[in-house]
Amino acid sequence: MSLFAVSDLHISGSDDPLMGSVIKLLRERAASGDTVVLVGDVFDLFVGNKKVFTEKYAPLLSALDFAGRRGVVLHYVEGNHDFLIRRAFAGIPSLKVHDHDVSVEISGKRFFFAHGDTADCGDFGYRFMRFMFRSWLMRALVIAIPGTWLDWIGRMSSRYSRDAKPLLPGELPIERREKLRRIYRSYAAERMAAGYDFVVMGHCHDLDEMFFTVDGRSAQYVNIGFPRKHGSFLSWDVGDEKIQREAL
Ligand SMILES: [Mn+2]
Repeated sequence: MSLFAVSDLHISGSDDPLMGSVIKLLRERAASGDTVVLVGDVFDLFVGNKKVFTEKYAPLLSALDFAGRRGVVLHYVEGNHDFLIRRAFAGIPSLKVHDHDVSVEISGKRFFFAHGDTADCGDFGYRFMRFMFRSWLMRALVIAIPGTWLDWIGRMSSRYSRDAKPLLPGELPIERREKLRRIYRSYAAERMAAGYDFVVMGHCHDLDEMFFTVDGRSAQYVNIGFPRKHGSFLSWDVGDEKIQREAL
């Protein structure tokens, strides 16, 4: 029984090579009884249940469906680029969508997966925006607005936002990177104190990991990083002491 995790691929369309990489992982690595966790921002934009997105990303959706039919357990933790997606994935019965985090237990080991966008609990501006984006008002808007408009808004905003060329932690001033790491690591340590052996996040695109000793047991925090630059995903097998990074 293996576990695999990917996030922050920001897949832009069916011609994006990262889409092929995830499909390959689902087809060639994930076997019956294995678990695959998508930890958010898998797509550059996927909001609501819109044809424009389900068609654009159809090859990955059908690879997920096929993996589920073969007995792979699938979890999708929403990110800040892919949310309100539960209905869009409702046709894949073995895939569960989670709006913030998911806990997985395999052979007595407890895993906690969250996208990571709420790790900074002092960022009230972002928390408010996240709340608004998932509110009933936003749900109603997403249903009312044609998908092609949403797609256009998404493409425009990623053209103008930092996200199109995200600043990587390696490029951040050192004190900002250290602050970011402190925030994510302490969030992870809190989850470990609550009993988790492994805490996995993404979002900040920081290829980070750290081992903690909590109540006499060892626990590991891993940040998936930014696959477009770091080219990796996570894997773990029953009996493994630690989560590994593998080339995507
Ligand atoms: Mn994110």
